[in-house]
Amino acid sequence: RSAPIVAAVQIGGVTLTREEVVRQDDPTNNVPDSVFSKIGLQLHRRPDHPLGILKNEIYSFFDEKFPAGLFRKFDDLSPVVSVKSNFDDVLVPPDHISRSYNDTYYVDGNTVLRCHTSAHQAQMLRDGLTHFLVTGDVYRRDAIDATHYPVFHQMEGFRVFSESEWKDTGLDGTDLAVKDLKETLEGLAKRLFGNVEMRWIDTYFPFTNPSFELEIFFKEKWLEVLGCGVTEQEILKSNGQSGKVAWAFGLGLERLAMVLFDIPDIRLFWTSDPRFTAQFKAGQLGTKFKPFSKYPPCYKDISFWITDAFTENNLCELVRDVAGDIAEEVSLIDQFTNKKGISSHCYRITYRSMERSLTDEEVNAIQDKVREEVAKQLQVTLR
Ligand code: FA5
Ligand code: MG
Repeated sequence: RSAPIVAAVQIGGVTLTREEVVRQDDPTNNVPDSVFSKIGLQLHRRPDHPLGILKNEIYSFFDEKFPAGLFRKFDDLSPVVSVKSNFDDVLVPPDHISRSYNDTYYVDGNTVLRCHTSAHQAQMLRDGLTHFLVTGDVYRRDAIDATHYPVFHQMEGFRVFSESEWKDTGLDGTDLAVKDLKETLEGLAKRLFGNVEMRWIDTYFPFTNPSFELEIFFKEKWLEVLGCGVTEQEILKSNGQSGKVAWAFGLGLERLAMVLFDIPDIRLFWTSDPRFTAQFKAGQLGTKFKPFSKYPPCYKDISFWITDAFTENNLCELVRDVAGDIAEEVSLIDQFTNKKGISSHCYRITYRSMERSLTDEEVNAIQDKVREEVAKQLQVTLR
């Protein structure tokens, strides 16, 4: 395995050991070493890293729009959370797809790597907090390409209105929250992007109603940057804030940073190559990344007969676990079903390092290992 074996990581003064989080012989655990090794890195806490620069800029926006310090900031909460916090507390239904082993990393049957920063809402409310920003690394099993990585970063914002703030406005509580939420987030988008075109899309989240997504028009495309809405009463009631009105949002830091800093590939956030890291400085939002020349890609195809148990996420994870960050993309390039009703898939794997040229020998050895593990782990028949 090319993923480095990390023995333990520190978060918020707590040590998480590999034994606790990666248990390859436990069927209720699906966390690979490649993911565990990312947990302690906390890119969002590095002031010279694009994600840290962006986080601090958003902090400044909130400290200027609202009384400084009113929004309490948390960026060091452990990503290992209970299933209850990640899903039940925010009203995610028991049969929701996001709960599946195919979409979420489970440490055991009751514990996950958070898949969103909303996992911390309920505890914050129980602690009596009414204005907070929670930033952290979040984990999702997903495809492999330039904009998807199994670890990314979110910032959660939450505001509870006190009764005196809305009882005299003559507005319905929900209308007031929607108005304030939209005004706040439009102000944030202007602060980050200048005068961009924006639009609000109605959507659904289990924890808010109504719910919206904010999109901005950037480089000829509409880009979804965040989800938000008015918090469900049940969440407030269950966590000691009955009768209040609140809004919440969750935004993706990589999505914003890729646009603001012209970063073309999500893997770059993780590189320690100084040709990347030296280009960014604390407090300098929007420095445009000057790409260093890309090393050549190497393509390898793999074909196999699948069974019902096969999922693309499982394949992507296996490739990522064997090849590490040199796996740039996995894409389905051909599929057909034979007369007996058995389907064949052909995937093209793009290998490319951001740091050096790969040799044929090394890529062939990795591809052989991928083939071996695919046959062993995915219940498919290689062709
Ligand atoms: C959520 O995660 C909700 N918890 C957000 C929320 C919070 C809604 C509070 C309402 C109230 P979603 O899965 O859409 O929603 O992700 C939120 C944002 O994270 C997205 O808008 C996007 O900017 C970012 N994001 C989502 N998936 C990815 C991904 N695979 N890679 C990078 N960024 C992503
Ligand atoms: Mg979304």
